[in-house]
Amino acid sequence: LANAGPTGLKERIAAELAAVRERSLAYTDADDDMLVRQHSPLMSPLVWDLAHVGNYEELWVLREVGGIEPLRPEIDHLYDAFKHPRKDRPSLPLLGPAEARKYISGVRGRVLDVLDQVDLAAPDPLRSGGYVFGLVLQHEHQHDETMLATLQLSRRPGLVRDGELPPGRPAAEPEVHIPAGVFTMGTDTVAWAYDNERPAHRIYLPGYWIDRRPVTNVAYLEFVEDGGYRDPRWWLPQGWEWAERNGVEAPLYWTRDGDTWWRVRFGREEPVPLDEPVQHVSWYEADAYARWAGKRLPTEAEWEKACGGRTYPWGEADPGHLGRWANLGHRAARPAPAGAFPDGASPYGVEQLIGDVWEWTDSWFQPYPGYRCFPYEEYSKVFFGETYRVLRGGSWATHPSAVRTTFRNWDYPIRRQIFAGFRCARSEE
Ligand code: AVJ
Ligand code: FE
Repeated sequence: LANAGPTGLKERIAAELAAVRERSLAYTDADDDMLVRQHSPLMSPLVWDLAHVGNYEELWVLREVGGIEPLRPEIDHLYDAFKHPRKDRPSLPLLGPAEARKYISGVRGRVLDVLDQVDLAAPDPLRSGGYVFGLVLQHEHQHDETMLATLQLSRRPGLVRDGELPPGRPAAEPEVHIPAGVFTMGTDTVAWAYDNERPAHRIYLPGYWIDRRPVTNVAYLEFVEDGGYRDPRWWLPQGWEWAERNGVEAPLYWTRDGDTWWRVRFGREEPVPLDEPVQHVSWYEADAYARWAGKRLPTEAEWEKACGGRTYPWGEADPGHLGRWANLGHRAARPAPAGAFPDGASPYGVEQLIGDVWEWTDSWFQPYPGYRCFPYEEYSKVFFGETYRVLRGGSWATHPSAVRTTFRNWDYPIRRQIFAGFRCARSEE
């Protein structure tokens, strides 16, 4: 979609806008208590996310591009993520669920008028190629994934649909060798890429090994059963301190019952599926596991090089909703078993890079050389530094239009409610 030519671009944007809104409304198709309640101090009430995506759409499409006067200027501050931290949002005078739905649908009606009028071939970078629509589409899908994390934290069953996934395959060689050499990191050409994915730049990497697949629950269980959480040798000091203070001894949502490990998934308990990629681990846990395994986390450059220099590991074809290449877009409510997507492998043979679980990397979220902020500082720029670790590849909950091999996500190294796992790497001897 992002690379579609001008013909039909407006129709495709309109269809994508309708689809993302259908998704947001499905995740908020619940009683008012469910929507206004704070399920965790880490998250906003669901009704905040709902109105926030509409407010963002109003700011960028209606005001910036359409030149339309603010519809409800008095509510802007409520939905500015920098004005009020998540834990304070429930006590704000937010729009109620019915009002929020009405507000965002009013915005959307006008957005479709702007789409109808706008010249997508204009040189202005917000209009060109429909960039501003890519911005709001990806933004809403990102918040939809955040809403899923909130729903998972709520531990209430019922709202989140599940679906079928292909079976796993036994592993061939567990690691893939990537030879030394220069590759191109980032992009200048992917139409809807964010500022932090640009510019494309050449990087030399020495040879390294990277896991063919994400680390599975059965592999992670070995670390747990081997006393990995009780041995400071494997942990960075800050990670050790964090795990001790919070009593962390397994991934979030896991509990032990005798010899069996169970997990809660969207309010239902089930045995931990052994061949599924581990999720709900912090960066510190991923880092400790890697050290225990005699490996390390890949840098984001190593992760991206393993994708083989394409928009997706399998090539340029859009993953679509029910593609055979990756587990994306909430086709199911969990990662697919290891080996489920042989056709999605990169030219090097690395599998499941896109979809299933976000993958922690060793890298801090920093700008690329030649970075230029666009269209606003609060998307990426204010987060650069040594505070956030980069995650790559998207999860089962990530929509296809909001992920690609150059896409960069980031979070605090203690975060576990996101749908994150990891794979390991090691340097050539
Ligand atoms: C890119 C996922 C870190 O959700 O916090 C949403 C994206 N920016 N609204 C987030 C974002 C503004 C951001 N992440
Ligand atoms: Fe946002």
